[in-house]
Amino acid sequence: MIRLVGAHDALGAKLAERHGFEGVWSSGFEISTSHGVPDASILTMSDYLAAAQRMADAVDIPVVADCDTGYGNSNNVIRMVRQFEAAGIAAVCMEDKLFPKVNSFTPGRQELASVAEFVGKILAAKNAQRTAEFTVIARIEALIAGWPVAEALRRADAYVQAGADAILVHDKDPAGAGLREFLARWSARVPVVVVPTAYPQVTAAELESLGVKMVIYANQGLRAAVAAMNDTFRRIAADGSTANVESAIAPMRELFELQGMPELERAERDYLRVSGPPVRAIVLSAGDHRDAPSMRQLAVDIPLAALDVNGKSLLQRQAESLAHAGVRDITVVTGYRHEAVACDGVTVVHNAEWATTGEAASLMAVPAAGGAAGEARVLVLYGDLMFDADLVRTLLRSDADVAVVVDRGHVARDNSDDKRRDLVHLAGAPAPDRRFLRSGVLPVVSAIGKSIGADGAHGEFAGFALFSPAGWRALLAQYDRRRTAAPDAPLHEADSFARASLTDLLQALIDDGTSVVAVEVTSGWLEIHSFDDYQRACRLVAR
Ligand code: SPV
Ligand code: MG
Repeated sequence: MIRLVGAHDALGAKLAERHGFEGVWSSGFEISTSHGVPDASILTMSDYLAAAQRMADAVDIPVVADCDTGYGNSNNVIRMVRQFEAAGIAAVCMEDKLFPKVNSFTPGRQELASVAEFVGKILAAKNAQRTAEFTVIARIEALIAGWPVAEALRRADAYVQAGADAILVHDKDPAGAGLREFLARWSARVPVVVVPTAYPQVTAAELESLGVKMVIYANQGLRAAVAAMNDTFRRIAADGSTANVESAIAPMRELFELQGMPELERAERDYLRVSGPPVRAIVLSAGDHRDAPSMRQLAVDIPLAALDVNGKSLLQRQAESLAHAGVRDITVVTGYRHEAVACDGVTVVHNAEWATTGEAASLMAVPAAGGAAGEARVLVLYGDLMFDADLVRTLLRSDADVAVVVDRGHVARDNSDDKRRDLVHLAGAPAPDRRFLRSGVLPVVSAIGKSIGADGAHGEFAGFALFSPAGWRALLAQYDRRRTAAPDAPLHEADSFARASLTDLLQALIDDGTSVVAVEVTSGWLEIHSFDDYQRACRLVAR
């Protein structure tokens, strides 16, 4: 005997599959209820078909569609079978009542079709199907309509003779007495299907021993959902908060799984390509973090790139996020304890002068990055970041020559971390705490660096800068010109040219008239500057 549960949408079908049921019953009662209308032929064939198809699309187990009376006469049945079969439905079930029908548990209104009429519908259905596997189940409503078992037996014989592949004997008796008598007296030439809504005490084992081949638990899922939603809504309305329902409701994570987010992410990794020129990422990871007091214990033997964040190195996590955003050409510039850095698919370049030079020099240590301009865009990012692929995708959508990611959400935080923050001032932006509309134009950065006071800043530099091929050439030209003209002069916040940081170089570009625009975000990244940051990062990826 196989077991089915009723559903009305893809979600219910997926839960049925998850719990090991062999099939899904596309329930007319559930579908009607979910539309807020009676189960009385109010919805049309198209409504039921759409619901059944959504279920069939969502699962790998068969869907058996409750097709009421066939939605009309034998002409309607022909089209119905063609449509349901083409939609990937494994079987249809038709009941021998008059159209329009009412649900079998509506008392006193159960009118049966004549045997002749229903036999005609079965013949029409069997002749209309195109594949041998498609199954037609004939549902006998004689016991529901108050007829004796003899009438159910007479109909069963006629329907089997007409070609029904299985018969469903529906019974409203609280003990299933009529069904039991039917099973005892019938010759069992085709499988018998039952729906024990009215006689819930019966067990699967008992039904199996009586010779039943398929049991359908037709509507318990929807009834459970209604009871649970009633409880939850009642509670929220009474409490004025959702705090007390949280432990009883499914976590968001489970819903993401049911949606198929893991499959979507896998598919993105395999297929999603970011349009436009190729992107080359350069991760700046040469510095050491021994000067940050809270990080000293963690980062004394290894550079941050090699730091383990819940089982994966920081660099590996960066490479995965970049790959999710379609960036696979990744170079990391190492310095301190460079031998500890290794990551599949990431090119490692060593800045041997790391102890006496800054980020600008690390950038120039990358072969080809310093020489031939190439046609790739260059994405420069700090090595102490954890970030979502979405943030990178957002940045890659910019077609500016130079774009930096600016977090507008964190300006208000104090500036007293182990390491001070790189803040950003935007040209023409209103006061930082004011809302405003951008009209689609990216704001221009007028100042970037640690020396901008938090009070005047519009946002925090998140550590990502994207250069178009032309933007990258401008950066290289800027570097070369300054190095040639005044190799010993300080650059912006750096006391010497050699120690210039990425933001020093960006400020030099801005000062020389190159437009640097801000791609604004409010979340999606985290820097690891302190032990607190590290703990937060581990907690976030553990979830
Ligand atoms: C349905 O689920 O729509 C059925 C079964 O037809 S029952 O409601 O029990 O009649
Ligand atoms: Mg029904």
